[in-house]
Amino acid sequence: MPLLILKTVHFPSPCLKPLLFSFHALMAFFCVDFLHWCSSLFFLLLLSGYDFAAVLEWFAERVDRIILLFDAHKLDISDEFSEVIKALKNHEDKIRVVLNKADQIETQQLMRVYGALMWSLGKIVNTPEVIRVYIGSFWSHPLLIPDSRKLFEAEEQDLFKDIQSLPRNAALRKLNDLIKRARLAKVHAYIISSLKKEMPSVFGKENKKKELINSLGDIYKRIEREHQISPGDFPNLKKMQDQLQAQDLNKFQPLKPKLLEAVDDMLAHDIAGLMVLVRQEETQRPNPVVKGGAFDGTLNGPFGHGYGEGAGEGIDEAEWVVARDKPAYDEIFYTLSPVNGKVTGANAKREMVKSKLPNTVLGKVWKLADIDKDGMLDDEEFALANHLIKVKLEGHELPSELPAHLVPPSKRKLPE
Ligand SMILES: [Ca+2]
Repeated sequence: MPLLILKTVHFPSPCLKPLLFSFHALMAFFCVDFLHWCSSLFFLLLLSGYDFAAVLEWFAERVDRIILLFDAHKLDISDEFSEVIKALKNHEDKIRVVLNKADQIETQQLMRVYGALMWSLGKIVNTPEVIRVYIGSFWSHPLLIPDSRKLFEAEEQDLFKDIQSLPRNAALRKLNDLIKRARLAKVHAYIISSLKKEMPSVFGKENKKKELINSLGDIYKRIEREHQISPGDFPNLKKMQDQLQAQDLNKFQPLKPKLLEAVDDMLAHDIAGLMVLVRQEETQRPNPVVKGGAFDGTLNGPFGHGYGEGAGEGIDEAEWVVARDKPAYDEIFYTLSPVNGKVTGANAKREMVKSKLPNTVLGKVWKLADIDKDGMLDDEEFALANHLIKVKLEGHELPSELPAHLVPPSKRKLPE
C-alpha cells in the first residue's frame, strides 16, 4: 500500500542554504510499505534539473494516499510547494494534510494557523470538498505545550484509521484510475484526430503544422465545448506543444468512432458492473488492516486513546465504578415511585430529560442502561443511566455497546 508524504525542508542554518540550494527545497517520502515504513522509505531529494512535477505526478498516480506535511510553528507554503500541490491536481481525492508540531504553539495561535492553512490550501487545491487536516505532534518527543493533548490523540487515531483502511479501498481506487485513464485516452484521441483533420495532404505542411501547434489552446477549447469535457482532462498545453514539434502530424490517425463508442460503453456499463462486484467482495472478505510500527501500541492498553476516561473510567477497578455515586442516584430513584424495585420508562424519562441532553442521546443512554430490556430501570440500571449521562455531559462519547466493566455486578452472570 504505497503512501506519498511531501514536506518542505527548512534549512537548519543560513550558511548551509547556498550549498543545498541546488536541491529542490522539497522532500518526498515514498513509502512502499507502511508496515515497515521507517526502513523502506525512499528519500527523494530531487535535483532541480529534473522535471519535478512530472516525477511527483508519476508517484501520485501510484500511491493510495498523499500526505502533505506542514509545521504549525513555522507555517509557510513556499512557491515550490504550491507548484507541487498543483502538480497533484488529478489526485486531490488522495490528499490529506498533517499540521505537525502543533504542540509548539498555544491553542489560540494554533487556531489561527489552522485557519491560515485552510485558506491557503483553498486557493491552491481545487476540490469541492474541504481537505481533511490532521492536527498533532507526530513524533515521540514530549509535548512542548500539552494543552491540546486530547485533540492530538484523537487526530492521530483518525489519521491512523484512515491509513489502516486504505487496503480496503485499493480495488475501488484502481477502478477509479481505470476510469480516469479511459477519459484521458478519449481526450487524446480527439486532439490527435483534430490535428490530422486540419493537415493538408500535399502543400504547406510545415506552415500548417506550426499554425496548429500555436493555436493548440483554441483546439483544446473547441474540443472541450463540442464534447463537454472538463478542462482538467486535457494534457498540459506547453508540454503537448513541445512534443508535437517532433511529430509528423500527417501520420496521425483519424478518429475511429467505433473505438470511442466501445470506451463509452465500457464507462457506462462494464464499470458499473465491476463497481458492484468490488463492493460485494469487500463485504464478504475480512477487512485487511495495516498493522505494525506506530499502529501497534496505540489501539489497546492504558495508553490507547481515551483509556480509563469517560465510559472507560473504572476499567481497571475490581469495584463497579457506578457504585461510587450510587447512593446519590438511589435518593433520586426512590422519589420516582418505583414499583417492585423498578421505575417505569415514563418516570425515568422525566428525570433524565433534566440533563438537557437531546432525545437521541438519552435514547442511547436508555438502550445501554436497560440491560434486561424490560422497559424499566431497577436501581442499578438507573444509577448506570445517570453515570452515562454524567460521562456524556463531561464531554466524552458514549460507547455503542456497554463495556463489561459498566455492567452492574448482579447482571454480569446473565446468560446471553
Ligand atoms: Ca431494566
